[in-house]
Amino acid sequence: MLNWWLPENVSTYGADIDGLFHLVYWITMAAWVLVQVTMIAFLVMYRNRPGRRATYTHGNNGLEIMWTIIPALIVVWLGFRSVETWNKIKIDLPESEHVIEVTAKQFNWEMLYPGPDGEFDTDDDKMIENDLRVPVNKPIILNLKSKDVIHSFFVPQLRMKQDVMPGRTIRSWFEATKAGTYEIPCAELCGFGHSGMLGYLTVLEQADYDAWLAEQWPAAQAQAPENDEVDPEGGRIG
Ligand SMILES: [Cu+2]
Repeated sequence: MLNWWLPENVSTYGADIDGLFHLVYWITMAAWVLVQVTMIAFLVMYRNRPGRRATYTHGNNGLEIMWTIIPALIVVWLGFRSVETWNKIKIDLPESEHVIEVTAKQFNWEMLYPGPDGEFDTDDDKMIENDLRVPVNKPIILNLKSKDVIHSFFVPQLRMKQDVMPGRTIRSWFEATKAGTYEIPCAELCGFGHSGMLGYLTVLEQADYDAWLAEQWPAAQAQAPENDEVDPEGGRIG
């Protein structure tokens, strides 16, 4: 019912995040309705009438304790309620053959692909600025790094947001469920050019992804004749 409020979800774990958002919205809405109804009722009940004198009151300790403790318990409950989702997204990373190193710097995202050998620090590594390409329906692991200050890798449609710290490598993951191009804004105020720090995630169907790989690493394709599933018309992408 509240789905119109959030951007399209194209992530395998997006529904878990949206569920938590919606839960908070419903609780907030219930509190808002309760406060508004009470306020309007009191406005009518205690309006000025002839012969009625104002009275002074210090408040009601019992009520104040109640409306402090109940919201506090709700917040604690929400914390426990989100543990499972947090573990799924941040702790229990899936196995993946697609690992990409993403290095943030003022003010770009450097996407480092390991190349056909799947290993970093080898000759076929390739860095492409602001252009992250992945196959659809495959878990993707990102090793997030920063060269300078704190940035934040954010893809709203993936419900993925992860701060990027200088001096640390933070492993993160997602699995996109729909081909398309999505923005990767930096979500941490990181300096003068922060608002222009924007990359793009392009999620490709497997055949299109293979064609893109063949275009980026043509030598590897020539050396690997067993890889004959590559679309011969590849190259139209990008
Ligand atoms: Cu930034």
